[in-house]
Amino acid sequence: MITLYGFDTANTIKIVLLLEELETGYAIRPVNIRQGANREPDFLALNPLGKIPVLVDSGDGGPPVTITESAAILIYLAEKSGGFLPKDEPDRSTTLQWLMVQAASCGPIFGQSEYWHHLASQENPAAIAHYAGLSSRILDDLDRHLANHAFFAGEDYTIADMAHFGWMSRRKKAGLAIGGRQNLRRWYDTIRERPATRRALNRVYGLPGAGPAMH
Ligand SMILES: N[C@@H](CCC(=O)N[C@@H](CS)C(=O)NCC(=O)O)C(=O)O
Repeated sequence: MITLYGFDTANTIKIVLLLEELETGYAIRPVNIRQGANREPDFLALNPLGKIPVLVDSGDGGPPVTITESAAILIYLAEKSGGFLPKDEPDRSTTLQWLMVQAASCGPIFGQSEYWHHLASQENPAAIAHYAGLSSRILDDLDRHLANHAFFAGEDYTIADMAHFGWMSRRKKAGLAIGGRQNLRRWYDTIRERPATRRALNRVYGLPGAGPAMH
């Protein structure tokens, strides 16, 4: 049995996209980070960093597995299921590369952009401009890459795309727009129209306490 601890956040959405594609049974335990549920002792026992998502796989007879970090969770589920992460090189490394680009480069910058746009207690125009500039450059770079590739790692939809889609679907939170970036728009719309994506977004935004859908 798979249990995902998450909420209506970019990093949770990534995992639900994959779980819905796999059509595997799973439960979501909502962790309302806006009310501090991620700092409760029970949750800190699962993730000492107090961050969602966390996946618990009760093991199907084997030892239970508890994983944090959305990229690690995506790799775990892809390897377990045999889907959405190519087995052969160079496609496997290309997929992991674009997964890490999202986790290490895009996600943290978009997160800072969201903070300075919406969450900071004092307005700081220099910080807003700084992160808007960095975010815009990232979006331009992704758009240019997608000019020659249907998906991030080539012609197939992989966990790298799911990782990027999570934040892209909540881009307005960070004050970001796809704008005239046509390759990014084509990629985004293609994924948004997948039946599994629709199911995933309905599920996430249907969680008790979730905010309005943003995609
Ligand atoms: N690198 C982590 C980031 C996780 C993360 O920042 N989660 C946010 C929500 S998307 C969170 O739990 N924030 C609450 C907090 O940090 O207090 C991942 O990819 O899973």
